[in-house]
Formats: sequence, C-alpha cells, structure tokens
Amino acid sequence: MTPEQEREQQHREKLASRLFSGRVDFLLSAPQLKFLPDPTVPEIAFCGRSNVGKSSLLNALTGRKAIARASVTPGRTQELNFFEVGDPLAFRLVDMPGYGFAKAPVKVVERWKNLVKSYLRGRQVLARNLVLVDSRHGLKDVDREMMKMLDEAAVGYRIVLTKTDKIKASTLDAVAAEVAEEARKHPAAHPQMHLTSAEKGMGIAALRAAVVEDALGQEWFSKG
Ligand SMILES: Nc1nc2c(ncn2[C@@H]2O[C@H](COP(=O)(O)OP(=O)(O)O)[C@@H](O)[C@H]2O)c(=O)[nH]1
Ligand SMILES: [Mg+2]
Repeated sequence: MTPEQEREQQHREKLASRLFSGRVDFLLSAPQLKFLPDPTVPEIAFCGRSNVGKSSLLNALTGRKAIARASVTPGRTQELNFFEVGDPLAFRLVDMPGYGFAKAPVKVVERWKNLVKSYLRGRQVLARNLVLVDSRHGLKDVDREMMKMLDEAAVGYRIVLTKTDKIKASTLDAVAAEVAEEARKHPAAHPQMHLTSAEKGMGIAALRAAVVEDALGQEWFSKG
C-alpha cells in the first residue's frame, strides 16, 4: 500500500468503527424462512463450523462483550439470528447456525441445510457471506461443502481466518497461503482473505471496513 492508500484505509476503518460503536441490537431468531424480517436493508451473513469463533468475532466487530451470545439460548443454535446496525438502521448481520458439529442427528443436519440453502438462494438483500475458518485447522470438508453451496447460490463470500493469536506467524502464513490457493478455484470467493483474532483484535478494524463496504457500497465512505 502507498502512504496515500494507507491513509484512505485508516479513514475507512475509522468511519466503519464509528458506525459499529453506535446502535447494534439483537432483532430476532428465525427458525424458519417465514420468520425472516422484511428485506428492507442489506444483510451480511456469518457462517462456520461450531466453535470456529463466530460469536467471539461478532462481539469483537460490534465492540460488545456478549451481543452474539445473548441470542444463543438453548435451542436457538439452529436458527438464523439477526442483529441490526446503525441508527437509522443501516444493515443487518446474520449469525447462521454452526455446522460440522459432532454426532448431530441426520434430521437436524437436513433441517439446517434446507433453511440455509433457501435463505442463500432466495434472499435478495444478502450482500455478502463471511465464511469463518479456524486458522489452526485450515479448510475442512464441511467448509468446502459450504463454499460450494455459496458458489451454487452465487452469493459472494469472504474467507475469515479466526484465532490467529493461537499459532506461530510462520504456520499462519502457510495456512493462509494454502486456503487462498484453494479459494481461487471457487468462483464466489472474494480474492481478499481476512486474518483475525477476536482475542487480540488483529484484523478486526479492517474487517469492519470490509463489512460496511459490502453492505453499503464504497460510496458510503465519501458521504462522510
Ligand atoms: N485465543 C483465541 N480464542 C478464541 C478466539 N475466538 C474465539 N476463541 C475461543 O474459541 C471458543 C469458541 O468460540 P465461540 O465464539 O463461542 O465460537 P462459535 O461456536 O463459532 O460461536 C471459545 O472458547 C472462545 O473463547 C480468538 O480469536 N483467539
Ligand atoms: Mg456461537
């Protein structure tokens, strides 16, 4: 990045952080499509294997200690959880059910797939998906299956590596290169990957700016 681009990026991150530090509220949990909120604003959805760090990332992005967890009462983990950002409302974040949990009954997995597939295919306001991948493990088959589902639904997604504080920089570089290489073969994968740590804050400001850009467009940053 040139110094000029760096200043521009810092400006974008500052504006995005300001938006996230304003109103963020849990809206509702949708166990079925008929419970989705009216599609009045853009949506950014988050998905990943259970335990990948999805709740922690949502909390870090919004600067709240427990906004994501607040909705995860027992039985709520198989639903689409909606959060609203901005006053006036600017966009929504959608916490999708975690996948790849051990020993989930076939019926539960089927129900999850149907809900997620129809949401991905039918949701006009869905602007981008974030696919979270644990940086210690890299891509697993369930992640590949999710990426394929997104390719087929033609929903663009960014890959976000989580928990980067847990591994050595050299190992992280290797995993990131491997994941990026594989992502290049997926038509709907965004070329830019995000390396994050919800624990240490690494990559969080940049991801905020990316989420705001995906939801509201590049123009939003120059409206000041
Ligand atoms: N060291 C570290 N641990 C993390 C990070 N993000 C999540 N964790 C831990 O990983 C576990 C699962 O996180 P959680 O956000 O609940 O995952 P979820 O199931 O995907 O919502 C928890 O014990 C978190 O404290 C991170 O960035 N760094
Ligand atoms: Mg969670």
